[in-house]
Amino acid sequence: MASVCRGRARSGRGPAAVRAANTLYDVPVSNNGARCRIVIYGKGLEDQIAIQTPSDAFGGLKEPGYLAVNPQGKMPALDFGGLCLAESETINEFLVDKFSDVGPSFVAATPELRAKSRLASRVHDMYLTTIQGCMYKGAPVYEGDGGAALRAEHIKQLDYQLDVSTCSAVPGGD
Ligand SMILES: N[C@@H](CCC(=O)N[C@@H](CS)C(=O)NCC(=O)O)C(=O)O
Repeated sequence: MASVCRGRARSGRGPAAVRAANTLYDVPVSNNGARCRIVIYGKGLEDQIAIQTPSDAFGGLKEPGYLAVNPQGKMPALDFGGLCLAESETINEFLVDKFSDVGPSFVAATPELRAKSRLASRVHDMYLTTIQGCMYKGAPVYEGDGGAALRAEHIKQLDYQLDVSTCSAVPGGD
């Protein structure tokens, strides 16, 4: 998802004047956001990309100002000089491309390693994030009859998918 940020000229809750030209909207506990922060910190881009919480900047994820940046109302989102990007992998691909000459490349050295890197990312998006709530969510699916058993099953799955994402569940994987 890429667009010119519709909310950029609006003030949101936070004063627009203090918003940097390039901002990653994220909170520290977000695993999706952490992927982007790793690239920002690894490349030393902190002086070029500010990191702000959606709450501080807009009053929350579902506020109109933030929805204009990311219509999904999720974190992370990047406003890069008016270009709005959502989805952590898409944001990272942009950062790695845009700042290819700054710091570590974050691109694996061979086609085989790049394939493994993409696989880890895909497994995270498709199979880990969909059940990660079993680690901290109370409701609704983990309540009532069968709730505890489902949580136990998802925790087992989570463990398995972590192995899959690092290829250690695959014979011959490393
Ligand atoms: N596929 C998205 C997932 C984004 C996502 O689900 N973010 C979570 C935080 S880790 C979020 O914003 N949750 C709040 C909500 O859905 O209301 C990505 O890779 O960025």
